[in-house]
Formats: sequence, structure tokens, C-alpha cells
Amino acid sequence: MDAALLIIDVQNDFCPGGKLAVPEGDQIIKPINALLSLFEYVVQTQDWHPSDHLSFASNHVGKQAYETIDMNYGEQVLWPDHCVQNSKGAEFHPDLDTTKSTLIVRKGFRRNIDSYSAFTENDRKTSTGLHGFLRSVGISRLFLTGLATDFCVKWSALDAINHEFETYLITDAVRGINLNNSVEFAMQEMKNAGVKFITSAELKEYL
Ligand code: VGL
Ligand code: ZN
Repeated sequence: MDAALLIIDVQNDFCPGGKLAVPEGDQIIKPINALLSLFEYVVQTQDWHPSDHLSFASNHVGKQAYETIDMNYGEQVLWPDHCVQNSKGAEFHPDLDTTKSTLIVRKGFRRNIDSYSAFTENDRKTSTGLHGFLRSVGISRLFLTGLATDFCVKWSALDAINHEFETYLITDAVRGINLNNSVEFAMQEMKNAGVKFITSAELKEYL
């Protein structure tokens, strides 16, 4: 099988009630669970920050969440503290079936580099190792689900294209944070890059 399912950051902090809640973030769990048995390889990512992470507004004097700062790799949005290592908020949502997952990639664990993409951190240099894994098991097509459409899902989809995977976004299995229309911009960017949009009901036709 040449296709893998990628589940980005379906963690408590990105779901309603969490520290960086994505509106309706929990509504993607049912459609994702329904797809798991179709895949041999299911890869999850887990945002996994130390409490002194420099993407947290609380670690910068006089800065508020959603402002931006210059990191040595460029502009970085500052976030509320979220997905702190070993916290409840960093755990996968309890309704997500993780028993079929064959690989879990943690990202954002270096204090001075954030990581939106499942492949490459925000310095755009540091690899998570995911590309090597997928190639070594013969994957050439990726089906993306998860949170958030306009940040980690978008950057993962664009990097999947950069790494020459045939890349599909499952539109009913993603939700966005939406800062200044960022969901609409993200969908346009992904489309322009060659990401294909399908629904979870259509997925069977592609396998
Ligand atoms: C994410 C902001 C900060 C995401 C992670 O999963 O999209 N967004 N950390
Ligand atoms: Zn994060």
C-alpha cells in the first residue's frame, strides 16, 4: 500500500475547552476514526513543548498571545501556553482511536524552534525524520487530517508537496484557528501548491 493517513495534532489543547481551542476541533474525530481501518500506516503528530518554549507569549515580557516576534529564523506568532510536555492538554483527545497508529511524531520540543509542519521545523531546516520514515516504508501518497487547517495542517501539506508526495486534504476532517481569514488563505495556498481536496466519504475511491 502506497498511501498513509496523517493525523495532525488532535490533542486536548486544540479541542474545545483546551488552551488553544480550535472551533469545532473535536468534530473531526468521528470522521478520522472511521478512516483508520483503511490504512496500513497511520501517522500521528503531537505538539510537544517545554514550558519555557519561545512560541509562548508568557515567555516574553510585555507580549500578548497572537502578537508576532522575530525569531532568528524569521517571524513567529506567539501563542497561549499549550501542549506542554506531560500535561493533560498535550494528550490526544480521549475519543480519538490511537490503537491503529503506527508512528507518532513529536514536534516543537526544542525551546527555540517552533514546528508547525510534520516534516520540517519553523527554521525550515531541522527535519523531524518523517520524510525518511515514509519513504523507507514505500509511501508515496498522503491523506491529511487534523488541526489546525491554517497552521500545522497547512505547513504539513505544503511540505508533503515539497517532498513530492501526492497530497490529499480530507476537508471534513480538518478545522482551523482562523486569525485574519487565515483558513481561507491556507486553503488557497494549498490548492495553488497542488494539494487535492476530497471528502472522507470519497476517500475509498482513492485506495
Ligand atoms: C498549532 C499553533 C501552535 C497547530 C500548533 O497544531 O496548528 N498551531 N502550535
Ligand atoms: Zn504549538
